[in-house]
This record gives sequence, structure tokens and C-alpha cells, in this order.
Amino acid sequence: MQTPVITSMQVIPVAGYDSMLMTLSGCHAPCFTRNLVILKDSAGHTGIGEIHGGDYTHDGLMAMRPLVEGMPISKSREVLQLIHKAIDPHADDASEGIQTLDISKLKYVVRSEWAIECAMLDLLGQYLEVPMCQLLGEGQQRSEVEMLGYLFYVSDKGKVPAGDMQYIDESDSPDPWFRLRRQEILTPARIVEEAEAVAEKYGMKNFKLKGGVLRGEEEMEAVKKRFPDARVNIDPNGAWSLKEAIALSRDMHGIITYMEDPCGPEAGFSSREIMREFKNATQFQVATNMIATDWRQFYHTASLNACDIILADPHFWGFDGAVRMSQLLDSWGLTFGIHSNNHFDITLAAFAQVGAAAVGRVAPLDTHWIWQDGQNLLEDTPQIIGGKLQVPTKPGLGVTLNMKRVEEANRLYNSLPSHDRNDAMAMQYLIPGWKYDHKKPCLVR
Ligand code: GKR
Ligand code: MG
Repeated sequence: MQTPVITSMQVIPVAGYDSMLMTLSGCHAPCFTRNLVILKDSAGHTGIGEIHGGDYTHDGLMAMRPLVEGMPISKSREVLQLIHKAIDPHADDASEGIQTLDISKLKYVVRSEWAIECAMLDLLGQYLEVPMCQLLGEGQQRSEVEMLGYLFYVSDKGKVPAGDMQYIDESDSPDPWFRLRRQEILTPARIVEEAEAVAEKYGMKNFKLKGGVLRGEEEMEAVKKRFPDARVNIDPNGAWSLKEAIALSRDMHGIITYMEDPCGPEAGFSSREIMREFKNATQFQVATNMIATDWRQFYHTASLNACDIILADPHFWGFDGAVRMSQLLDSWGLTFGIHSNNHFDITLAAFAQVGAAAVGRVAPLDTHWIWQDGQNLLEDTPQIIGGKLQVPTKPGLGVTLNMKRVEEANRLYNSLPSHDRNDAMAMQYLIPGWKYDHKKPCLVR
């Protein structure tokens, strides 16, 4: 008996709408892009995966097609091995990761082949009639996965002149969260409103505020506000100096659960060394998606005991890799989590599967989904209920593509002037001549 064979691999670039979200790297554009991988096999099954957008990732996936098509699904590990042997690092990829949140480097940290791994696991799960999480690590650990409400500062989209690409408006939506997420949110009181709307809609009890936007003191004022019955952390993406981060954290014990990438490289020391010093000085638990984005970086992070929580995004680490990380962290008494960028609901389903298979202590998973909710590419988008993402129970990834929606998202992608993420572009409407500086919050110029 032969296992089914992969008969075709399609790569479909797609785009969706976003808010004017602020981070250290600038401001999200009106649209974000992703790449979808769709595999078909000889048993008539469809396997899907989603990964970051942009031509670099798209072209990388297209180049991998000949290594995937024609292979039996039982050889999925071998397919990945062949891909790894065939890939040469790009000449501009200095393996530095995203220690300074230089968004132009993100495409090198993201490994496009993990979208293929996802789609192959989807096919394998359907063949074996088990959910994907049963095929990972030690198998399924839970049926729902705690998520955190990812709060952002949002700028006023009215500042973009008519005629230029416009941000989506949802002021006539019946849903209070959908209305709010497209409006300006720049004060502590508005951040609290945001948290309340998110809690009301999704039932989340854990929040993260994306910092690196205003002065550190102002951002700390926001998280000191009332987060009813909730826990909060802050992630300035390494914008603060060590001295500043220590001063800002002084009165925050009992308010902040952990700090995510509070400081970055400075004075000849790497972020890993600086974060270790931050931990020594404050006794705060520290999380990262910036200083450990591959196993070599993780070795140095772990050697220095620079972090307690590794946000092992499966788009960086792979599905097998992310779950392997959870096993390692568990045996060392550390905590696993997941980081995200803007994504569609296929990634949401993938996070559900990885979160379900992760062993040990799992921090509430990061997701941008709340900013995209409603733009579904699936017939059966996994739901977040009571702050917990429900793990699909059907075999494989456990979800079905809505091809009509995918075609619409592909049309939007094709209408965009550029396919790469550029957070400096929209900043020019807010601060003319704005330039990225990894040590300056984006609205502090
Ligand atoms: O998508 O704007 C964003 C995020 O700020 C992203 O760039 C970060 O990588 O979410 C991320 C984080 O937690 O650092
Ligand atoms: Mg982060």
C-alpha cells in the first residue's frame, strides 16, 4: 500500500486590511500581505499553510515546488531536509535576526518552508485521521489554548490625504470592537477602552501592550490603568536603554506579569547580555521574539539565562521546531509562547495546533488576529471563546479554505503598489521625513 502522493503545490499571495498600528518600526500600512501554500494529494485531500508576505518569501516557495510535488506525504521530513540542503542564505542575510526590529530583516528570520511543513502535516493528519497536534511532539496536551489580547496604539487614519491608499473604516459596524479598532487610540484612557472592548468580545484576561511608540513613562501610565481582573505585559521591542528600562520597571511588580524585549543592544553589548543585566536588576521575568529566533541565537540566550519565556513563532522555528522548543523549555523550568505578525485565520488554526501540542508552561499566545477578525479565508475559522482558542477537532489542520475569499484576497494583493512590509511609508503622513531609529519610540522625534 502506498501513501498518497502530493500532486500539486500552489503558492497564492494574498493581502488583507489593517489599522494604522504603531510600533518602534513605524506604522502599519493600510494592507498587509501573506503567502498561502495549497497542496493537493492523490487521495483528494487539500493541505494548507500560511506564511509572511512579500516577493522574497513568495519566490522562495516557488523555487521549492519541484522538491515537493510528486513526493509521498509519508516523506514530509525528507522533503524538508531536501529543501534545507538546497537553500543558500541570501547575500544580505547576516544571520543577525531581528535584535533591533529592523523590519527589512524579518523576511530572513521567517522561513518560507514552514508553510510547506504545515500543509504537509495537514495532509498527513487527514490521511491518518488525527488532528495535526497529535503528530507533534508528545501529542495533544489541551483542547483550548489561552490567548492574549494584543493591544496597539493606533494613529488617526484621517491624516492620510484623500487619493492615497486609504485605511479601512468600520464606523458603521454593529460590533463595538470592530468600530473601535479603526479609530485613533493614543492615550492611556483609550488603551483601557481598547482592552475592555477586546475582553468583552473575546473574553481575554491577558493583555500585551505594544510599546516603543510614546515615551516609556507614558506607556507605563497606560498599563498602570485598570485592567479589570487581568494581567498585562509590555513589549517596546528593545527601544529602552538598560537604565531607562530598569527605572521604568521600578514600581511595576504586581502590575506587569513579564517584560517582553525591554531593551536591546547598547554600548558594545548584545541584547542578550543587556537583557540578562535587566533581569538581575529587576527580577522581572523576560520574554523574547527578538534575541532567540533560531537555535544558534537560542544557545547564547540560554547560556546567559537572558530570558524566561521564548516566543517560538512556528513561522521562524517550524512546527516540529516550535514544539521541540516547548519540550526543552519545560525540562529546564522555562516557559513557551508564540509571537505573531499580522495574519489570516489559517495561521490562527496553526497556532491552535502548536499551542495544543506544546508541553509544559505555555504563556498566553500572541496573535494579531483580533485586528483582522472578519476577513476570514476559512469556512470554519477557529473561535476564541473566554480568551481561549478552540483547537479544531477535525483531522489535519482541521479547517477548510474558502476559495472565493482567497481569490478576493489575491486580487487585493495584486492591486497593491508594493508587496513588502514598509512601516516607514505611513509614518511620513504623521512626521514628515521620519526615519527608523531602534532607540527612539516612533512618535518621539
Ligand atoms: O507586527 O507590528 C508588528 C509587531 O510589532 C511585530 O513587528 C513584532 O515582531 O509582534 C511582534 C513582537 O511581539 O515583537
Ligand atoms: Mg515582541
